[in-house]
Amino acid sequence: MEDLKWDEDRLYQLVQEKLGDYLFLVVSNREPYIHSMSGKEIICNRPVSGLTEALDPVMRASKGTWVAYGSGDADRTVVDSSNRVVVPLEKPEYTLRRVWLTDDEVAGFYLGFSNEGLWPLCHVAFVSPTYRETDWDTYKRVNRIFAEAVLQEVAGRKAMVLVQDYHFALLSRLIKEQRPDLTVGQFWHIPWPSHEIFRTCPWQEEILDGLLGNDLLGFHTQSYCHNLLATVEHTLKANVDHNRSTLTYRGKTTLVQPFPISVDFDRLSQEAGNEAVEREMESLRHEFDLAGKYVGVGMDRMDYTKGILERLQALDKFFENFPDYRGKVVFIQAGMPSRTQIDSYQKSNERIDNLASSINSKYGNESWKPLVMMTRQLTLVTLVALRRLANFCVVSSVHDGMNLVAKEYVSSRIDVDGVLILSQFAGAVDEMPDALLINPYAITEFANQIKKAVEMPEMERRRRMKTMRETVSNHNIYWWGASIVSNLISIARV
Ligand code: GDG
Repeated sequence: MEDLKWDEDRLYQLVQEKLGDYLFLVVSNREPYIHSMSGKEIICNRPVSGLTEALDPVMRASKGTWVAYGSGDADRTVVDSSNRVVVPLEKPEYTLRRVWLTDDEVAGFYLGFSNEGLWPLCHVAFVSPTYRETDWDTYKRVNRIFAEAVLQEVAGRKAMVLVQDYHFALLSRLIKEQRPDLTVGQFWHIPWPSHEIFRTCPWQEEILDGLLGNDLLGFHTQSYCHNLLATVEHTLKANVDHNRSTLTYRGKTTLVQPFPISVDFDRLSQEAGNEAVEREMESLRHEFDLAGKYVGVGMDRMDYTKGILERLQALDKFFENFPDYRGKVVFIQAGMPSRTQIDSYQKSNERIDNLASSINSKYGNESWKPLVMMTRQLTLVTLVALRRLANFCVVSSVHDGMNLVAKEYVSSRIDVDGVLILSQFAGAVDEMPDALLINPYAITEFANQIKKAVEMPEMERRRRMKTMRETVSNHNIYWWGASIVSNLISIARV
């Protein structure tokens, strides 16, 4: 897998050559294309996500089927009587099979058990999981609804199914019960915690039983794989082979492997050089009075796991301990609002807003605002311009499966400059030891690292950035997709 660099074409070829007559099927909660009404027109949007980028060539080459929840307000209008639509409409490549959920189902399955139960359970962020029995019942029901849709799509064919994420812990088992001959893999995009934490979940055995319905189970890092093996060892009567990283349970074996997700390095590098980005940089410099200042950025989905509060505490400490930098450093925090219906998110956002105001009133003056909060959905051009403007980028997750912001920052730095400050609790740290590492809870040390980033000599910045860019360029999103698909193909062919 390491010899030649992976790109979209090579991944496409791999699938064309090796898939044979297997149907390739992906299942995720979020759909790769969303149809919605814009006035009287139907428009089709593709959500910006690494996952759709990686799986798109696989889907195109395999002419497969993607099963997902139809969330757009025009989604029903464009499907046929079997709830299918060929996408993209203008150049049909593969089938999108939409699954419909009621508002109650979305509340219990998505917001409830997935995001108030499993999300805090798997992230050690000290937010207690909420285990509502009604949410769990809905989660089980929705997993069954998706299993039915998958089985209908497969019909009498041979197939490989790739399930995405923690929304579907029970799905693979449900599929295998009906069709043990299918090859089923799942990628879990968030961390897997230690056994001591996981056992707080009242339904731990059912969840593990569901996951062991998979032939292949992928996580971002080796340590999440170890945690899963240990959790199973403590919970189920399964045969655990740590050397081979396999689990044998109820007569079948699951291979557990790390597949560190990534970004489309070449595309991001190319976009970073666009004229529109240069213009946007100029306009941001002007708007926030950045000329001659050191600029730091943070860019996250507004989630308590991302350590935004801790980041602002460190910034507060930085201006307190190093007053010479007052007036010279501006930090821009971009944040896409997320899961705002959930109480823990509202509370976290409120604390962040309060601290942001307090930093600006404590240190700011008429000619200098230390902290700029851009907490709204930003365009791609603005995001790229922010990455390019930033002398340093801060990723301070208190826990994070991987964290793509770190890899995006590095990919956009076509000038091979800039400093990445990275939490040791983000999965990305395994591949990026050349970042300045922090413990987001150690506020004084974190503030010292901000100072180190600002003062780092150019040669050192370039040396570190060059190594990180090489890593992300080789371990790009197509390499991730190819690794998973190759594994699934070898399992299916045994
Ligand atoms: C999960 C895991 C894992 C940020 N602000 C804006 C915006 N963003 C984009 C970033 C990045 C994405 O959102 C966030 O990706 P992350 O990887 O940081 O995190 P999660 O959403 O939590 O994703 C994570 C990932 O799955 C993949 O497996 O890495 O660990 O938690 O792409 O650039 N995008 C837009 N406006 C913004 O303001 N459009």
